[in-house]
Amino acid sequence: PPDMENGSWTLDSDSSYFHFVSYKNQDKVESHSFERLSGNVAKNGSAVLEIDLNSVSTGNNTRDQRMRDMLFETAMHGTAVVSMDVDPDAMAQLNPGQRSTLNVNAALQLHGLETPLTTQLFVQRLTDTRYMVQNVSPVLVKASDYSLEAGIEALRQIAGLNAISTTVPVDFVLYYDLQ
Ligand code: OTP
Repeated sequence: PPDMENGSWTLDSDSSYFHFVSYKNQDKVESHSFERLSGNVAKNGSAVLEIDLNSVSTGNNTRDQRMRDMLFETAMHGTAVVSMDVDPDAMAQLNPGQRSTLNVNAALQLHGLETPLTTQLFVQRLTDTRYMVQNVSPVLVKASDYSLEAGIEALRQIAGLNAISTTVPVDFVLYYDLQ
């Protein structure tokens, strides 16, 4: 079967999913998404995922716009970028149908700040040319790591809420096609 030596992988953004969860007051839990993703994995295994923060989708246009303006400040910081290195040989060794769990060290750039991130990813080769990558357990983003606490406080105030949680679980399913 073709392996990564033949070329790079490109994210199939139409098929991929990226979700996050918010908690407000005591027990109001809501699931949201980012609709526009892009990404690729180069021949040498260098992987980048870009999340368009303007594509935040919470099912409420007012809330979406407030999150762009008051939280992410997308005019200045429009994209969250995740980068990491993948072992190209390990990926190439998977046969269609086989899967593997990877311990990864990634870097997340968000709101002008970059921090390291350690997590586990589940990778499955679906066909000769298609892979699926998902989180094993929810990845927790702490607002304070990215200077996002003031923005969450501003959202809390303008919506008249008692509380909004500042730790945010995210989960995702990413599909990649070998070029
Ligand atoms: O009045 P009312 O009650 O109605 O009020 P409202 O509800 O209207 O208003 C109040 C507003 C609320 C309640 C919403 C508040 C929202 C929040 C608090 C959420 C804020 C969100 C935050 C802080 C973070 C959002 C997440 C991101 C920007 C993305 C982070 C990305 C991560 C963690 C990605 C991790 C991915 C990794 C490690 C892997 C990536 C994969 C690769 C690079 C590819 C690998 C490839 C191979 C082949 C292995």
